[in-house]
Amino acid sequence: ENGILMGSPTSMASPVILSQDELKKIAAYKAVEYVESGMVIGLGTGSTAKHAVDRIGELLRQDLDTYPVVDLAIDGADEVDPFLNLVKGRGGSLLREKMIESACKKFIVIVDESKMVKYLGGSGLAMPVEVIPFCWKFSAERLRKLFEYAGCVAKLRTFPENGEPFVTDNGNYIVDLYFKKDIGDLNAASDAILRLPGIVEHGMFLDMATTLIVAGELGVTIKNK
Ligand code: ABF
Repeated sequence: ENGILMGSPTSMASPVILSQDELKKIAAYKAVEYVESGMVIGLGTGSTAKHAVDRIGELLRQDLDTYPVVDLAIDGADEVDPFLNLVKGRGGSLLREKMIESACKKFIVIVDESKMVKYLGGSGLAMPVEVIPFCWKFSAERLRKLFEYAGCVAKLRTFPENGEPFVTDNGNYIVDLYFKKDIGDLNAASDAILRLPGIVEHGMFLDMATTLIVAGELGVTIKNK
């Protein structure tokens, strides 16, 4: 199902260099080809998903209370491992997205190739955890301790301009975890995080994506679970 959109490496024409945003748009537009009339669609956030939202145009964002089963969700991600596990939430949204995307029959992830990693946390960038503001330092320290074996550093997400905490759409804070090593068993890590009181949700989306669309300089790759 792989389709090459741009010139192949053997082509005589000089390759077209696309910006990261153009690659995101290509992945998003490809995902919208899965949308059929009458489907209930879950729409995510972020610069990649925004292209899908724009493309879908008039479709309304429906409420899980009304439609407990979503046919299809399309969303971006911050990291994708070879098994289609994801890190999400660097843009600040993870809880609502996880609620919708765990309730859908098909979940298409759209990324540019920079998001592909060997293991989650492998980009060296943040693994977000949403925590309630009450005693957040205590929660951050417990999270750090949990992953001490992987050299974890836990930082409250703040606005650089004034140092104020970033507040999620649910009124919570985000503690960003940074790892020096692979954290290993992701399901065990997920369970351990969620067992801590004060933790609302984490940004690992495990075994949820059904299709991955990656746009790279050499074309679009589609991987199904
Ligand atoms: C949302 O947008 C978040 O879960 C994720 O952090 C982010 C990805 O954004 P982008 O597509 O802009 O890289 O899906």
